[in-house]
Amino acid sequence: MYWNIRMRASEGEMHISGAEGLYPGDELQDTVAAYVQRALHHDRGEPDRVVVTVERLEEEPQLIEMQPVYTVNTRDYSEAWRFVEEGLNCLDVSGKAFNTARSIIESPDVMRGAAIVRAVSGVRAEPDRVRGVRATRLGIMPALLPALYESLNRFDADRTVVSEAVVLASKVASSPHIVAELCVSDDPFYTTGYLSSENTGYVRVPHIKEKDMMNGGRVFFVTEECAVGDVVRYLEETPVMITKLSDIHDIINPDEFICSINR
Ligand code: WAQ
Ligand code: MG
Repeated sequence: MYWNIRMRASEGEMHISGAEGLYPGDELQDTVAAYVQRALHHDRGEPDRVVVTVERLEEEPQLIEMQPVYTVNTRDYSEAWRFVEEGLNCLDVSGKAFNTARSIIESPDVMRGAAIVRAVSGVRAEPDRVRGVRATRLGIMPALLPALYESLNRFDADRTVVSEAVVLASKVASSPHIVAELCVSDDPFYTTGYLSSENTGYVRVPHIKEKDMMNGGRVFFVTEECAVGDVVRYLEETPVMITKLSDIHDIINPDEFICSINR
């Protein structure tokens, strides 16, 4: 049986970092030590509180495939946001919902979890607007990691950051009622974000953030009519494990990518 380890670090009211995964029992000690180490050395600052939760899963995880990974070569901040707006539009996320998402992500008040935004009306729907909703109880089979790290080597990026983000995005994309996800790191030096959906896979978007900014965030776009409680329950409670890798594609032109999204 697997265990879920979750870490969050904060300083006063400010969120500094968080991470999580599913691990077999014999990896708990080393993993907790590694999470504490990470919490204490983060570019957002030094925490005065680190909470680590170690919890045995009560059910077998659902097994899913990893999202395929793409990277578009957006050259600057405005091109990155134009790509995201057009890409979301192809996924039937309205301009209104895009604007709501962008203002959440660019707000200086960083949330610990994600916002939920209705894809058409742009209305915010998560139950707790300060905390947001956390995608949790997710992981990848440890045996897949060496191959994943190896294939991520070709990018000029932190393999841990990218692989953790792909794992999270894969659970989110597998969630009923979620049509797309937009993510921008809250790390002041990490300027690549992603747009992800079941339709498109995980699309890395360079320059979506200007260097030295402390903002960041995640938005899960949901259908207009779904019950948000169902979405939150799946994201927070249903354990999901990636048991199969997908392709890591070469860098492509954003316009080409937009055209290939079938509506
Ligand atoms: N569930 C929901 N929202 C979360 C979670 C979670 N488990 N963890 C973080 N967030 C939200 C929270 O608002 C953070 O401020 C925001 O997302 C960003 O989190 O391929 O590192 O952990 O090169 O800073 C993207 C990698 C990295 C792109 C994203 O996010 C690439 C990243 P961070
Ligand atoms: Mg971060």
